[in-house]
Amino acid sequence: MVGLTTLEEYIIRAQNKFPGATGELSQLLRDIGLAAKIISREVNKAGLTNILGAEGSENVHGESVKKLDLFANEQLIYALNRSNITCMVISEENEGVVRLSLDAGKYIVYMDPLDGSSNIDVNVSIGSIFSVYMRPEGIINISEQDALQPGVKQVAAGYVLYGSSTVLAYTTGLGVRIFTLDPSLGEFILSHENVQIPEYGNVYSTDEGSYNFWDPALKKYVKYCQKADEDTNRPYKARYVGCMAADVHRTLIQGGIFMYPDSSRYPNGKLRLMYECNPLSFIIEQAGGMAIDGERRIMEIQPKSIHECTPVYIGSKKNVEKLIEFFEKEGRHVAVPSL
Ligand code: P6P
Repeated sequence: MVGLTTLEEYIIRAQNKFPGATGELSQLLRDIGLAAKIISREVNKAGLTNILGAEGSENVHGESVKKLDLFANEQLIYALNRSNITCMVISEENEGVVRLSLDAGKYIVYMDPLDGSSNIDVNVSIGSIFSVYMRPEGIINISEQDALQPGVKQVAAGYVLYGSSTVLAYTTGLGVRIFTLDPSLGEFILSHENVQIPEYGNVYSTDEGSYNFWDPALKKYVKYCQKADEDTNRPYKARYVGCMAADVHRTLIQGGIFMYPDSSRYPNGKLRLMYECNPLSFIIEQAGGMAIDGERRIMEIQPKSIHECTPVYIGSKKNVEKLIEFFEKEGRHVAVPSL
């Protein structure tokens, strides 16, 4: 197929540009790509098997676990275990760390195997999110503490979105590329190279049902989004899928802002720092956007626990900067270094 570049070809070509590369990160990305194809196949036939419905158990956050969550978790852990290059996996579906090849594995992988799983039974987009760190130098007996690294130390991150088509987006710090799965070939095909998020967008995305729990600054910002003004293309459109990977993917392509704020209901926010906010912040920053927690850059947060939550405001630079103006007016200082 002239002009078609598969994920495998692209990863190998990218690796060949770095003579010193060992190929291990490339192998890890290929393993995730394989797991994504297997998960996509199950997601796309979930309605036809008995895989729908709650499996009955709950994850660490007390959320009911759907059978597809467990399937995705197993497939990703199995894929990462095959290549003997990952020493530890931290998953939303596992309370503790999952130890893999402790002697050889040079990578630590965080993941949300099926993000937005409440959408499964109503056929709305769901996703898988991953974030890759290096095992600290010289550490033999790796522990959970060694995995508590800030997002700026990620060596790779990405997501798979199981929507109208299945797409896989990733970055290794050299820009963002997106691949679309061609089910007839069983291959992810390069569809967007060096993705740049629009500098400004007229879409805001948040759960407005929680308006009464919000901070005054956010209430005023959302009212600003809703106010008509031709020069700034307002009122904005409101879009909210209930799956962070889907809402951030739309924001990456169309521009705008996604917000899951701190509130009286979730004082530390609801979304998870290590396997939702950090990886998606890496993607958005690599595409020229911004991601903050309301006080600082998301990727500069020093994590204290592997499942900790954070508020998140992420998207086009100009949209996040406008929100920061509203925070500052209400006395909430935001320290955001120029990126
Ligand atoms: P709510 C999915 O459970 C998730 O972790 C994110 O993917 C999504 O953005 C958010 O929670 C949805 O939360 O409170 O609107 O259901």
